[in-house]
Amino acid sequence: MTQPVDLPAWQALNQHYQSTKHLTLREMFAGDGTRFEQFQLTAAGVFLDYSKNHVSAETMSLLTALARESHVPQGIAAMFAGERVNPTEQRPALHTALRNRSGKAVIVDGNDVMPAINKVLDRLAVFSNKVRNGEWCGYDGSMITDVVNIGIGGSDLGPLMASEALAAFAHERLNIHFVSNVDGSHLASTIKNLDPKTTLFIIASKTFTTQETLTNAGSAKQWFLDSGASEVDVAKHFVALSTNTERVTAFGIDAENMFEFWDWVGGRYSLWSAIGLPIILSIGMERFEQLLEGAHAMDEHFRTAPLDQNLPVTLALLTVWYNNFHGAHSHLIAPYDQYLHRFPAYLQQLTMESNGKSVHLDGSEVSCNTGPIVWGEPGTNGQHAYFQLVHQGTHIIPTDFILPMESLNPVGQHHELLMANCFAQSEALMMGKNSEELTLEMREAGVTVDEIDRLTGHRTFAGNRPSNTIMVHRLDAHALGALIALYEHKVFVEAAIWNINPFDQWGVELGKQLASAIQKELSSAKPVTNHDSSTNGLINRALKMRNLHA
Ligand code: G6Q
Repeated sequence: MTQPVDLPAWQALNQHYQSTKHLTLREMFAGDGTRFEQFQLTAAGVFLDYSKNHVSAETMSLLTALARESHVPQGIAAMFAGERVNPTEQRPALHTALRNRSGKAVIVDGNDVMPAINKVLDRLAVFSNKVRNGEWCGYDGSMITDVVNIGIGGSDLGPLMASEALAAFAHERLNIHFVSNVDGSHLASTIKNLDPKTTLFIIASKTFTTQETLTNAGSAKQWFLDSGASEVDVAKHFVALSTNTERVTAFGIDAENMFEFWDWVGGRYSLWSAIGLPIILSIGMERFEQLLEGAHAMDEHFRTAPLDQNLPVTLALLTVWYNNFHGAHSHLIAPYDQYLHRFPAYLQQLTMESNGKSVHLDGSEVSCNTGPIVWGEPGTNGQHAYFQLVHQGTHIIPTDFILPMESLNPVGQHHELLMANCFAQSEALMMGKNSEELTLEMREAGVTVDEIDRLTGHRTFAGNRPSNTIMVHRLDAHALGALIALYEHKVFVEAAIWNINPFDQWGVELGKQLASAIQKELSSAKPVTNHDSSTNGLINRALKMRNLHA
């Protein structure tokens, strides 16, 4: 196998980096007044300005050549066609089929998967309509007021992020809650003020074997039964989202109350499937379909646009450029929209679980860095916290600013202020503030010469820090769908260039195995000796602190 670093375009990019690394963004903008027009793209209602990056037309053309040499177009075609693009689990990755609004068939193993997808969507529509309009009642005839989704990882982060993002469109009566952590405090604090008679639990687990989810689900059921309800009442208050009918029925949820999805839906790509039920309950089926349509519009763009006009491909190439040539290790997501407050956390899983890999598809060790660390918080809050390091720290942190043009809650001048902050940050990160500008500014403010000398080093900003600005008209379901699909495909393209599998997660599986072994030892009467000395010591210390042995 040719290593990515041995590809001609990779080598050309190495040379290109060496010969252009001295150029600053300031100089690039000063030398070319058309950068904004040159380095922008629009697709599916999403606008991207990528002019504030360390790229020229030549850089972009070399990066596009890298995508071509990495067979990105073939990879895109294979994913959409339902080929087994997840070779370690021998599965296709067909989240695109879940939002396929084209009416065309998607064939897996000789069968069209669309009728099954549409059938589940129809069932979800019927069920959610009943809950929303009050026809589906609790066991004593009261309307449902609270919905608790119990799930973790992909069965939590996607629906949680999207429900929060679209909270402006939420049903008035239904409060949607999410319990993921096996820490009993999460469940206890969530159900503390709920009424079992008006609460609907959604148990969301692809495998229905995940310890945290089953433990929370078991305790929720116990709470429900302890309140005076009987086993037959469970049917009105517990539904399941899963691929595993056997386990769901063994837990005590009727198959009638299970909404199915399939093993070719990866956990972190599953919000478009039955896992989206909390979103549907909150915003209604019609709006959920707009979410699917937004994603489908981005899918169509991704599938058909030439590489150099392709939004997800462009974002991925920029990440590769910084990650593998400029030595950046992290990527900041800064949504200037409070409704997107869980978007960075969602993208963290999407990106880090997908591309946190150290071997190529053929199992050989990688010889280049793969996925960067993804993190963030909404603006403007971030400005009053970690932006200091982004401006003046020693790390280069490429940043995605995400900004809707219209507020869903227009209040006074709030939105103008939010927008102004967003634009000002990307400008300041790029331009910085040099000592001449600073001196002038301080002189005008009446600062003494001695003070200016003393403070100049501290108050200088090198600038030259890259960012993208992504804008949508307003954060509605269509825009959110397009934004999520944009990042899903970005991650896919990065993986294709690094030649890694973005669709497995053996690290997550490891965590699932390790905890079960230690859990048994936590009720041991004798000191535990079968681990390394630190782990033995921690377990034995815990046993002692809990008075389980001396
Ligand atoms: C996602 C991962 C992981 C998974 C959770 C929950 O891609 O596979 O985050 O979603 O471990 O798994 P279950 O849905 O099977 O409970």
